[in-house]
Order: sequence, then C-alpha cells, then structure tokens
Amino acid sequence: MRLLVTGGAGFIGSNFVHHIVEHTDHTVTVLDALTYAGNRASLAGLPSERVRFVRGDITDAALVEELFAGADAVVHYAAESHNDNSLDDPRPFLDTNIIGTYTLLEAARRHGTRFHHISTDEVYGDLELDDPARFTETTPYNPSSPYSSTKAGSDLLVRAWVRSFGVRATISNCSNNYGPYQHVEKFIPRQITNVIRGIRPKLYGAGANVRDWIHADDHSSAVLTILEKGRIGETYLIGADGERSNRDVVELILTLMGQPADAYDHVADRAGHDLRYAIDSSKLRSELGWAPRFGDFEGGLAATIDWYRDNEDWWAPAKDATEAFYAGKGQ
Ligand code: NAD
Ligand code: TDX
Repeated sequence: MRLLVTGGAGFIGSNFVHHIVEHTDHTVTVLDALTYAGNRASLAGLPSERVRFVRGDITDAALVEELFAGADAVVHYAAESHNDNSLDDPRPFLDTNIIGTYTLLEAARRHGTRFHHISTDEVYGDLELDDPARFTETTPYNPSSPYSSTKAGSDLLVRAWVRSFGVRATISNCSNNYGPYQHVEKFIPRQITNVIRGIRPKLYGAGANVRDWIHADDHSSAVLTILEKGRIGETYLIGADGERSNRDVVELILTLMGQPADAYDHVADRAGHDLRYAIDSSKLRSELGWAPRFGDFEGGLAATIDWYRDNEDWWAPAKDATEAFYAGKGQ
C-alpha cells in the first residue's frame, strides 16, 4: 500500500512511520507542517525509497488533493496536541483539528480513499478515582479542554462523513502515550529531561490525577491492525491497562534515575484538569485480536529514560523555551 501519514514528524506519527518500515512493505508519504511540535530528525535514518517527506499544512486543500491522488490509505495523526497550549491559545486547535480534519475528509470523499482518524480518550471527559467503570466505545462524549473538544469535534465530523457520504473511515481513541520522540512539553519527557538537567520535576497540584499509559509502539501496532482488519464506520478504543497516578510516575522516574523519590516540586494545577482516564480495549482485543507488547510500564519507562539520555541533541533545542513557557504560568 501507499500510505499518506499526516503529522508523521510528530511524536506518535513518527513512531508509526518507524513501525510501518519495520513491520510491512508499505511506502509512506508524510505530510507535516513542522510546527513547533514537528521534527524531521524523528524520521532520520529511514530509507528514502520507502519514506517521502512533504512539508505542508493539512488545511491546504490543493496540496491535500494532490497527495490523496497518490495514496491508497490515509492515517491522520496531525493535530495540535497539548492541553496546556490549548488553554493559552485555542485558535490553532480549531484550525488544525477541525478545519484540517474537514479538509482531509473532503479529499477522502472525492477520492474514495480509506481513512483512519487518530483520536484520544480525552473526548470522553474524566472518571472519578474510585469509579469501577472505564471508557468504552459507547461512553458519551464529554470533553473538558479546548484541545479535547476540538478532537471530539473532529471525531464527529468523521462519523458524519461516513454516514452522509460513505467515506470509508475508522476511528481510534487511545490513552496517554509514552516512548521516544515525545516533545519535552509533555509530562514524562519533561520530568526525565528536568532530572538530566538538574531541575526538580514539576507535579501539577497534588498529583493524584491518573493517566492510562501505553507505549507508542503498541499504539502503532493497534492502528496497523485497525487499518488491516477494522470494520468501516467503527470506533476502536486503544489501551494497555496502564493506570498510574502522576505522583507514582514522577516517583518512579526519580527512582529509576537514581534520585530520591521525593525530589520533586508541587506547582500550580492545570485549569479544568481531568482527574482520571481509563480505557477498556476489549473490543479491539476480541474482535481484531490485538494485544500490547509492552506489558511492563516500568521496563518501557526505563528504556524511554535511556532514549532521552542518549538523544540530548534531539530534545535540547526545545527545552529552554518549553521551561520558560511553564515558568510564566507558575508551572
Ligand atoms: P505531536 O504534537 O507530537 O505531533 C503533531 C504533529 O502534527 C507535528 O509533527 C506537527 O508538526 C503536525 N501538525 C500540526 N499541525 C499541522 C497542520 N496544520 N498540518 C500538518 N501538520 C501539522 O502530537 P502527538 O502526541 O504525536 O499526537 C498525534 C495524534 O495522536 C494527535 O491527533 C493526538 O490527538 C493523538 N493522541 C495523542 C496521544 C498522546 O498521548 N500524545 C494520545 C491519544 C491520541
Ligand atoms: O509538568 C507537568 N506536570 C504534570 O503534573 C505536565 C506537563 C503535566 N502534568 C500532568 C497533567 C496530566 O495529568 O501530567 C498528566 C499528563 O499530562 P500531559 O503529558 O500534558 O498529557 P495529557 O494532558 O494527559 O494529554 C495527553 O494524553 C492524551 C496528550 O498530550 C494528548 O494529546 C492526548 O490526547
């Protein structure tokens, strides 16, 4: 297949491109605007006969039209992805997540292209810490932030284009990813690179908030499974049973990096901070036979710490500006 991967120079998109090159014979065209979050270095070393890079915006209808003409399937990762930025300036989230997804759907409609839309568990809002329930494909949408509301809007556009125009699309909603190539603005890389730099990790509020962690490579294998075997029009939740409180994660990072487990600071909480996410991925596992490979969060985290230690050239250029942004917000 000839795949078009939007956002393929970002964290999860680049992990997916590496996964495709390693596990399939597909060729890939990456369409990425290289915003502050995109990094060509995340695709370094991949064979040029398998991976082509096009710098451009998913809201550019003429470019999108041209690239769809040469694609058998499209996997759509491109997004503004950071909640804290969406609280500061929501506008780019509307442009990319809503108008960008609309632009791609219109091209998929014209070309009849198979389309897979990447989304997040945040569209379902949050759960109480002691709620025995987890999110399923039938949980009502209840997003909290400008980021998650634009992702929810983009999911609903996909569903409408399937029903009204017969677009051959699937959707996946995944929990929090960790692994190599994640921007230092995000929780886990921020704390790892803080420790490397001798800065104390920063925990929002009390740190009781729970996230359901999955390794980015497991997300990639799930997306490939859905692309190959998923039923058109269906939504699949992706998760690896990795619930941990933020406090536990910070303490684990410090311990794995040889520091006292309590050597972190509590900082200002995030406005509207979702309390807990938890994914029930039974549908994907039972209907499509997918299972995660990284069962052990501690092992995956240790490997991620090693990656950031070994790849300071990759993350250092963004570190100071990221910390200056947070310092301005008391975080
Ligand atoms: P990221 O911010 O690391 O990467 C986003 C990429 O999209 C960047 O390379 C950026 O340059 C590109 N991009 C942004 N706007 C663009 C535009 N208008 N046109 C073309 N390219 C553009 O994000 P990520 O964490 O890799 O997330 C990728 C996708 O996965 C997003 O759709 C996100 O909602 C979803 N998701 C992320 C997580 C997570 O834990 N990070 C979990 C579930 C779902
Ligand atoms: O310095 C920090 N300290 C801290 O306590 C940062 C950056 C975050 N946090 C907390 C906030 C969250 O409870 O850690 C948790 C994770 O934060 P983020 O990495 O910002 O992720 P989150 O807001 O949970 O959203 C992520 O998962 C779902 C991705 O960024 C989204 O793109 C995805 O949809």
